[in-house]
Amino acid sequence: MSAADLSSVREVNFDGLVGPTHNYSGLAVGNVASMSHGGLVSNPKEGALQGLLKMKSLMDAGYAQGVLPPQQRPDIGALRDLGFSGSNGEVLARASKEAPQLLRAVCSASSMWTANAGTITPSIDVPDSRVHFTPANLQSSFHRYLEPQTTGRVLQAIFRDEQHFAHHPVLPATPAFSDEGAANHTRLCCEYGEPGVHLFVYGRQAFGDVRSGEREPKHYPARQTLEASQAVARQHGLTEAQTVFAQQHPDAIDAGVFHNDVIAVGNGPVLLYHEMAFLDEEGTLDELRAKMASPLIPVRVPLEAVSMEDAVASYLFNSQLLSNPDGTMTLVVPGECQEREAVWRTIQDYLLAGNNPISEVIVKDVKQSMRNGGGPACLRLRVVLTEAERAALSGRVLLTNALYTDLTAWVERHYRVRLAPDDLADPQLAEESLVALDELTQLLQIGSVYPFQLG
Ligand code: SUG
Repeated sequence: MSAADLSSVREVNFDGLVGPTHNYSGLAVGNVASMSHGGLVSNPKEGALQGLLKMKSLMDAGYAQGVLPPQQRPDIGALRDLGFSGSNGEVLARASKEAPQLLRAVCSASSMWTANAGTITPSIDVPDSRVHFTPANLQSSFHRYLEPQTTGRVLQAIFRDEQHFAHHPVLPATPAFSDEGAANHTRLCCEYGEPGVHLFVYGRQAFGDVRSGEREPKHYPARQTLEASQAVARQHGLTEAQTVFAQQHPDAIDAGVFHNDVIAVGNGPVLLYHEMAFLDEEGTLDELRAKMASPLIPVRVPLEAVSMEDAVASYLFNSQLLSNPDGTMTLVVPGECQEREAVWRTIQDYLLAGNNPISEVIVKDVKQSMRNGGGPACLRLRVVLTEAERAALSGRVLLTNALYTDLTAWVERHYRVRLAPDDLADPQLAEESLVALDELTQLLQIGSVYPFQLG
């Protein structure tokens, strides 16, 4: 790659739009926010506008920002597969009466958390010089297992140009290959255009070492397996020299850290992490240092500064760590970090005042998403792209002022301000969603991606 190409490489954050059926159903076991807010009344319009405002303010600050559409919900097709029949209204009514938990699952707007959409490897790191994509199977919960097919279609619609983009099949949707995507994957490098090292974090091992079971969480599920991470790395052509596989600390999972991105965030050479993030902290850092071509800058937050309870409640580590052209970094934290004194003090006295590149903190209100356990970093999928790759994108998905205005008006037109669990059976909600999504695909110019559009 020429020097000009190299310096044109940028990270684009593709945020998921909060869908029209955003609600609180308490669906995610091991996700403390989801479990404690189940049954609350949601405000889908506010959620979507909060997400759009975050995107807009990062675009205004000079960061490349993209957008991904939500999914078709309620997923009435999934209810039909489970034996419910009749008109759409009858299917919804029967599910609501006979299996309300299934109705709630097929209404989840969980695709907003695009950090779980898939794993992406930039072209710089791959022998065929294409960007590689694997949608995550999300098989560990039924409501998220419903996402990968549409996710794959959306990614293929946007990253369509085969000269630049390669798409892999979803891993087998079975516990041994449980995959939750980029939430457990971090690429560390010097400049974006230079080769990176890929840190894959897993919660359990499916095959092999029987004793590894002793080091697994006791209360909550480990959602990512080593075998899934290894398979994704293999699909993308990553070698041993480019990868580090580290086990997440089981005690962290039991404290509510259901993904690595709830306890660590990395970008460029910086790895910001809590001391409880990895089972073998020193071994993980040593391997990263040995494999990286440039020095690693670890920023370790000790337990005595931020307790596990504070880490999980504030989502400090689910912040976006953004690289600036002058080598400094900006941390985009959720508003909840201001509400926890120890966390806010750590940000001011330790992260900002410390000897590390983090020089600015931006606070964002994404409360509608946070109540379901999704912070700023969950809401975005990072894709490192060269200028030529950005030019090869299909659709109108890179945020501009005009697109922001259009999307905001679209939300204002179609979204409700109140959604209680009982409203999910309303056939009118399903109708409204389809009308909104049909219009959205035209607005984003991505063609037909939803089951109702494909016939
Ligand atoms: O999978 N919550 C999501 C939150 C995902 C956050 N993503 C990252 N950490 N990258 C989950 O647990 C809750 C839905 C509900 O309860 O209604 C939910 O699915």
